[in-house]
Amino acid sequence: MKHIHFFWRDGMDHVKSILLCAMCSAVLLAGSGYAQNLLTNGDFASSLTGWTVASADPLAAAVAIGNGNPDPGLYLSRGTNSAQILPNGVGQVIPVVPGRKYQVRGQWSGMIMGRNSIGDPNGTTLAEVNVTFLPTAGTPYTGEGAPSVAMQIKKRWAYPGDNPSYTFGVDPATGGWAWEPIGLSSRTGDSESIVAPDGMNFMAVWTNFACSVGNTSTTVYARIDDLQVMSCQGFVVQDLNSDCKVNFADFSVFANAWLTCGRDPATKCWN
Ligand SMILES: [Ca+2]
Ligand SMILES: [Ca+2]
Repeated sequence: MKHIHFFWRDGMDHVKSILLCAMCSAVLLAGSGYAQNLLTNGDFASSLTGWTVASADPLAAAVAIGNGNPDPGLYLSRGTNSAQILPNGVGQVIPVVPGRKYQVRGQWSGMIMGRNSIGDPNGTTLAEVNVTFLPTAGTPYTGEGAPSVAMQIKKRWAYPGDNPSYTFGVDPATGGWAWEPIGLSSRTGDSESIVAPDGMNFMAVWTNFACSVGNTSTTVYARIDDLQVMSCQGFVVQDLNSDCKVNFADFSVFANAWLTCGRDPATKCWN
């Protein structure tokens, strides 16, 4: 049970807190959480229900339920060398309205530093979350005839000496990254503002995990969870948790930061 505390000053630097009331906590809980998620089972609580598994690579690519944030979550991995064959992951197609704006969010973590006999580390491993708009629900979103990717979020392992921007926050020493919002790695397009084009009535959200240049002695993987597509036509600054509505959940964010002060020196905070 999350409690909300109000803080106020008592003298120059003394802060006290009180528990406001159990009823307010109940209201806050009721007002928290995600905006309507247009995806089915984006938190993978129902295993892979709603998702189409596409693990097309014949060489040990795998899609499974693994550790999530919280469990369970989508687990994509591969353990042996192969050429990239799209896709390796899961996808879901949802109806959209041309001209409307959409946001794609989620969390991921992983380890994408491959190893093989050529060198250690080696390999070019990448993890992606892609959005492709489709004219019909049956239009393929990968392969020949597929429309181009409209928005791509990507993590890629880079050889030492490669452009460091390729790695997008991947630790060069370990190949890993801890749970973080997928939008931090937006590569093509803006994951917070994706507009469905004219004639495109469906959106495919699909993941891909590939390794193109050798990976024979370790398992590389990406964990993906909390995938969400929402359609917000405009955010206001008071929407502190960015769920496209202003309510007690935003008030909670504000109250939890009450009397936070970062002034330097700290003696300037309350004078
Ligand atoms: Ca989950
Ligand atoms: Ca809000």
